[in-house]
Amino acid sequence: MIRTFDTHKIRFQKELTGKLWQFTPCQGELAGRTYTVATPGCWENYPDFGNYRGEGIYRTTFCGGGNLRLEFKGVSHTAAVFLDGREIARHYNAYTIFDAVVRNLPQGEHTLEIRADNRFSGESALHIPNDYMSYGGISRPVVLEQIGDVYIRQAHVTPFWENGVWNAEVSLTVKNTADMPQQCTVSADADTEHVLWEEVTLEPLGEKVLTKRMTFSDVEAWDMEHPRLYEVNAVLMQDGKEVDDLIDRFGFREVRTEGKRILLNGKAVRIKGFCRHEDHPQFGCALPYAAMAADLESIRHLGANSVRTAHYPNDEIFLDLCDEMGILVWEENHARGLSLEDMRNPHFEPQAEQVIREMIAAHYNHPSIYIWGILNECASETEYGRECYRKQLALIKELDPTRPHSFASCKFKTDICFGLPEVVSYNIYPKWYHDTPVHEYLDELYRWVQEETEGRGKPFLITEIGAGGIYGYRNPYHSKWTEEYQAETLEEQLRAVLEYEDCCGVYIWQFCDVRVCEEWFDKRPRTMNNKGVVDEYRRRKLAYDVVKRIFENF
Ligand code: ADA
Repeated sequence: MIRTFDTHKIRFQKELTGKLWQFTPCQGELAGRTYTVATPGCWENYPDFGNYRGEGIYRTTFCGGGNLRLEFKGVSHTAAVFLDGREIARHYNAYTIFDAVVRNLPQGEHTLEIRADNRFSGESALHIPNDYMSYGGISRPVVLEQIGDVYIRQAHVTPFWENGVWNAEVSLTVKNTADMPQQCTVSADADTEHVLWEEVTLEPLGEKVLTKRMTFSDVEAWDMEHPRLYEVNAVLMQDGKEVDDLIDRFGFREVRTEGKRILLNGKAVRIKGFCRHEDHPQFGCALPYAAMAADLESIRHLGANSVRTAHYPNDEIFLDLCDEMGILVWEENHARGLSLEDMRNPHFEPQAEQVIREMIAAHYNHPSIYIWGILNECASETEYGRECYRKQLALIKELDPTRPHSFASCKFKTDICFGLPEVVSYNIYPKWYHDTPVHEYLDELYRWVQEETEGRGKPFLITEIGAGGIYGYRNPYHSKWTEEYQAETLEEQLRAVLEYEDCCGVYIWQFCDVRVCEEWFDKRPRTMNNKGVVDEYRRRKLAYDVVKRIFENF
C-alpha cells in the first residue's frame, strides 16, 4: 500500500516493495550471504538478524525506461541508492521521505540497490543509542513513477475561514527535469472549484510555485466528530495533452491558540492522548497498514482523541488514517533527550533542520496534524540549546505559519526557552521517577511557568505522564513495575491533570511497550520501555481499563 487513497490517475505509479527483495549483510559472520526477504521490513525481524547493527544491501529489479522518479518513504536509518550500479540518492534519517529522478533511462530491466545502515557514529546526531530502537531496513514503501520532462512535485492546500465561507490557497510546485525551457498549462480542482494557470514557462531544470485562491460556497469542516476530507486534483498539460497529475487530500479546518486554549475551528480542544512509537515485535518500525489501523482502533476505544508521534515524523499512511478517523496529531521532528554535547555535534543542526523541512513538505496537508513539535527533552536549559530551539521553531513558522508549535520539556524549573513556542509542554513523572504527589508537582510546575517564565498565559500541555508496568507482573503489595501500581498511578496522574483547569490536555506515555537499544538494558527491564497501557503484542494491562474509564468521563 502506498496511501489510503489514489495520488495519481495519469502518472504511472508502481510500488516496488510489497514483495521479496534480495538482502546481503555487509558485516558480521553472515556478511556476503544473500537472503530473500520481505519489504517493506526491518532486518531485525529476519530470523538471523534480530540484533544486527550494520549495513545491508537490498536488491531488486524492475522493467521500465524514460524519465523515472523513485520515491523512498523511509529507509532506516541511512541510505545510499544505486540504479544499475550508479549512485542516484543518499539520505539520512529513517522517518522522512526522499526521492531521485532519473532521465532517459533505456527501456529494459534495471537493478535497484539500497544500502541501508543502522550503525551509530559521530555522523549520526539524531539516531543514537536511545530509549527506542533505531531499526535497519527498508521500513516504508519504495515507489516507482513514470514522469515526463515536467511534473507536479508538490501540492499544498491552506484552508482558511473568511467572509463567512471556507477558502483555500492552493500552491503547486511544478518542476522541469529537462535542460531546456518547457511550456505547460496547469489546473487544479477541489470540490466544485477550478483554477487554471496558462502558459507557464519553466527554465531549464527549474521549478515554479503556482498559487491561487479558491472560495467554496458549500463544504463541510473537518473536525474530530466529522473528519470530512476533500481532494485537490492538479493536472499538468503540454500541447493540449494531460501529461502528469498529483492528487492530495485536505480538510477545512483552522487551528490557533487563544490565551491558554488551543482552538480547532474556534472551539477549545481538550487533548486526551497517547504518545506512540512506531514499534512492533514482528515488524520493528515497519508496521503494515493493518497493524497501524489496529493501534488507532485501540486508541479510539480507550477514549483518546490524539496521538503524539514520539519522537519523529510518522508513516504517512498512519497520518492518512488519523485524517479519516478524526484523531488529532502532534507531530514532531526526530530527537529524544539530546544533551548539550549531543546538540553540539556539527551534524545535529543540519540533520534536525532537514527533518523539519522534509516533515512539513510531506505532511503539510494532513488536517489531523494540529501542532508541530521539535527536540523532545533536549538541552532547553542552556543558552546554546535555546539558540537551536529558536532557529528550529522559526523554521517551522516559516514553512507553516498556520499551525502552532511547541516542544516537550523535562527541565523542571530550569527551562529558558518558553518565550519561543506558542504552546508550553512538559513531560512529568510524579509517582514514578519521584514520589511527589501529582497535584503538588503539577501546581509547583505550573505556578513556576506562570510566575517565572515567558510561558505565562500560553496553552499548557502535559506531553508525557505515566508509569512502568510489566505485563503479567502483579503482587499483593503493588510494587513499582506491577500492573497494579501502573494502573493506580495513571489513575492519580490523569485525574490530577484533567481536573487542572489551566491545562489543555495530556498525553500518556505511552500506548504500547517498545524495544529499546541494547545500551539501555540497565535502565529498562526486558530491554524494553514498559510504560505502555498494552504490551508490545498489544495485550491489555490493568491500566487499559483505568485509562478508558477516565478518558471517557472527562
Ligand atoms: C522521557 C522521554 C520518553 C521516554 C520516557 C520514559 O520523557 O521523552 O521517550 O524515555 O521519558 O519512559 O522515561
